[in-house]
Amino acid sequence: MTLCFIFSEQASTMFLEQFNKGNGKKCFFSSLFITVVFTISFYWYENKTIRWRFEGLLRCSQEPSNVNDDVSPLDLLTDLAIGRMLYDKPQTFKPPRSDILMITPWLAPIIWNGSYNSDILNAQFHQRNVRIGITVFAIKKYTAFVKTFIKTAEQFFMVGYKVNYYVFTDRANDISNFTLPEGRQLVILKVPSYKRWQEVSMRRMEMIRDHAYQRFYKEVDYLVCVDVDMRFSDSVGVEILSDVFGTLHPGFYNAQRDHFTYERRQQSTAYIPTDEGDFYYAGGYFGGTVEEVYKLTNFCHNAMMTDQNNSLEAIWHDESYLNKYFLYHKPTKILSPEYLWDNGFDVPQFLQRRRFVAVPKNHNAIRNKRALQENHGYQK
Ligand code: 5GW
Ligand code: MN
Repeated sequence: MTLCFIFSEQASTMFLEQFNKGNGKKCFFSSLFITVVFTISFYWYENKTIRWRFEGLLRCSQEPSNVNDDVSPLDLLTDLAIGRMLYDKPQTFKPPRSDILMITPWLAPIIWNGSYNSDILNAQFHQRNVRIGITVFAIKKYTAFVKTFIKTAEQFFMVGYKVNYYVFTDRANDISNFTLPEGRQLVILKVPSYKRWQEVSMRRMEMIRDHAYQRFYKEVDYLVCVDVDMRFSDSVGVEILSDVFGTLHPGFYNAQRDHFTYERRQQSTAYIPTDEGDFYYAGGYFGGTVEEVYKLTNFCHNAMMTDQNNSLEAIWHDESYLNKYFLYHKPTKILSPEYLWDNGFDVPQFLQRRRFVAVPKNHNAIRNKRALQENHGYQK
């Protein structure tokens, strides 16, 4: 292209010389020549660029190839700028919160109220046009929780984004119809119900894994996997999204390592020794990209199956396997207990918001029989 310009510059000098000499015919032909050469070079250059882009695209969807190494996928980059925004400058020596831990030793942010700016995050995530899937299980009597769950989610969960509610159930007829705004939809997924409640809870890993493999990857970018016996009571937005995230359990955010209710039997695949562990993550709230959630659920399900073959079941079921996964595959973001709270606990000072809280349940009526000794070691 530069050559082309140099060439036309020389030509125009020539043109001016001829013009000054009063040589009209020569002048006409040389200007015609300049125009033709310029046009041809311009289109040649443009087409070459387009062809490069096209090859780049093809290459992404095909096997890696060694030919044409002068073509880079970076040729496909597009600019995603968020534009002018007005907000207070972040202050190097004045963190927005000093009463809580905002970052892990592996530099994953812990999400608390006041630690982020929703306007900036929304500007970024809207540009990416993200689609979010939220999975819940409503097996047997737990179908009773779906209505409140979805109604409150419509008020507070990812407002303004594309959201798919994936409701796994054995009683599709018990799920009422919802009129949802454009871009948000309810997807009922029929699944078997297991007899033991422990298995109902644990098999969630397998079912999320299988559906991630079969369909979620086509429909959404991120998955948020939560308990259904919950209600949203304050905003939950894109600040939670990251490659793979877990949530601090509301009963253990301040507990000592050796007080975490990890699986402590060495024979179990979920075993964690007392001198290891970062946090105690809740089984009822994790997520990430479809790919990362696939890896997580696949790990947990396989670990459970290994234990089952050895007649073992980890102390807190899926939660124990999740904690084992997160010990050696560190989450890239952690949600504070604002995102998973139980009003059975006193509300501590640092808890500025309660965004997603457990719906009190009559344990005997809703669960049939859950043995009394099986509590999480804290009072509900
Ligand atoms: C039933 C009896 C005892 C424990 C769990 C169940 C149960 C759980 C069930 O019958 N049906 C069902 O769909 N679940 C799913 O597992 C729900 O999505 C529920 O939110 C999740 C975890 O069970 P939770 O909420 O009873 O467990 P906690 O520890 O939050 O009380
Ligand atoms: Mn629950």
